[in-house]
Amino acid sequence: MCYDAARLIAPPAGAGHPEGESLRAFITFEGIEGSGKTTQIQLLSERMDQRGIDHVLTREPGGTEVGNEIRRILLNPAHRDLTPLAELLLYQAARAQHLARVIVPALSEGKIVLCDRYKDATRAYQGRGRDLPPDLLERLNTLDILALEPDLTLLFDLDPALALARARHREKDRHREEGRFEQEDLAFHQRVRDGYLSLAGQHPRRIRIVEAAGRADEVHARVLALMGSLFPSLGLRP
Ligand code: ATM
Repeated sequence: MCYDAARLIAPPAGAGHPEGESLRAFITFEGIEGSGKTTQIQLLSERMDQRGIDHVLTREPGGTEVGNEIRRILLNPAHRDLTPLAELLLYQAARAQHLARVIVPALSEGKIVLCDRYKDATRAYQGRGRDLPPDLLERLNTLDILALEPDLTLLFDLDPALALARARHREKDRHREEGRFEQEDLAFHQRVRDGYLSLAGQHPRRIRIVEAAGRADEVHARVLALMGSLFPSLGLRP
């Protein structure tokens, strides 16, 4: 279960990528609520479909039947009394199922996996947001299949006040039930953002910051430019 991120992120000069051929890579999208990462992962997936690039689009919490059941518990605003440790273990349970049933099988078949949130969300939300000790999180992160780290992470960075306004507007528009995290105050989301930015500082090669302000098509162009420079053989260009 060891994926060679260096090879994937910097393919040998001149490496070709015939249309339709696969390139194994585990790519995660992260950011605070309202940063636009879900729109961006969908736009990238559509562009990959157009180019015939074999990939799987998935998300956390979720991605499996069991994961979606756990997601309902985690996002239900009625569960105000969920403890930070119980919350952490539910995210990890959903992840263990997701890794075993979706992510690792797809990577083993040589596919690209695009995942909307993954372990950095746990570090930022449960670690910084809920203030759980980092060594507890990292101990869980060494358990068997949970040890898998992404090859590349795109971090969509946006001012939390702006991002929250976007997220709340979206919830109202879609009459969605979800919202346990949207009820948190601005200080919580600021801590989560700080958590993400300090992770990016610790892993500058794996985590690339994408400026998330602006229209969706402008941010999409930034994503394509970055993907084009990291994976030239995929032929993705703005
Ligand atoms: P989405 O917003 O990407 O659907 O994720 C649902 C929530 O789950 C999100 N809430 N907000 N804001 C962040 C939260 N989350 C964690 O707290 N820890 C995790 O490990 C993951 C994957 C998500």
